[in-house]
Amino acid sequence: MKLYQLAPSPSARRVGIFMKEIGVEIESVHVDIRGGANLTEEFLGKSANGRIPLLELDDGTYICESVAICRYLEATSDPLPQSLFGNGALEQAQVEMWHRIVEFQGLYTALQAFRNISGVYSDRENCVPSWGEESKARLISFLPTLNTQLASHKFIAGEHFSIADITLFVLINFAKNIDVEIPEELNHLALWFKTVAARPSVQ
Ligand SMILES: N[C@@H](CCC(=O)N[C@@H](CS)C(=O)NCC(=O)O)C(=O)O
Repeated sequence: MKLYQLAPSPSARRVGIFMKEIGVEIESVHVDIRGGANLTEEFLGKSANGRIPLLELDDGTYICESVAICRYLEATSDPLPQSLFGNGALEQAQVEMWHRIVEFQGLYTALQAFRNISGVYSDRENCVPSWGEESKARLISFLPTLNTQLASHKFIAGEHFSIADITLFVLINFAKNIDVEIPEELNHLALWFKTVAARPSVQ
C-alpha cells in the first residue's frame, strides 16, 4: 500500500495520527499540493476528490477521503479492544454524531477561513476574504459547544478516545493558522487538549 499525502496538512494529519493509534505503517508518497501536483491529469485519474490523502492498495484500488481511509485501515488491521469508531450501536452512533459535528462546524469551517483569508489556493479557486472572516467568526462561536460536552465527558464522544478526538485535535492545532486559540474560559476544552497532546500518536 502507498499513502499519497502532505504530512503537515490537516487531512493527512488525521490519517497519520489514526495510523499511529492502530499501529499501522504505510509507505508515504509526498504530493506537492501547493505546487498543484494534485491537479495533474495523472493524480486526478487516481483520486476521486482530487485531493490528499489518497490510499493506493496493492491491487491498484484507490481510496480518498481521510475518514474512508481510516475506516479501511482499521477494518483490515488486528482488532483493537476499543475501536476508534466506537464499540456497539450506541457508542458508534455517538462517535459518528460528534465526528460530524466537529468536522462540519469545526474543521471545514476552519479550512474555509484559512483558504479564503490567506488565498493560498487562489490559483485554483475564487477566494472570498469576507467568507473567510465569517467562517472564522463561526468557528470561534462553535468552541463553547465543545467545552460544554467536555465538561461532563472525558473525550468528545464520551468516555473513550475516538476518531472524533483525532479530528478535534487536528482542528485546534490548525486553527492557530487563523489566529484562533482556545479561550481561557473554555477550561474543559483546554484540559482535554492537554490530555490528547500527551498521546504518543500525536507527537
Ligand atoms: N474531505 C477530504 C478533504 C481533503 C482535503 O481538502 N485535502 C487538502 C489538504 S488538507 C488538499 O488536498 N488540498 C489541495 C487542494 O485543495 O487543491 C478528506 O477528509 O480527505
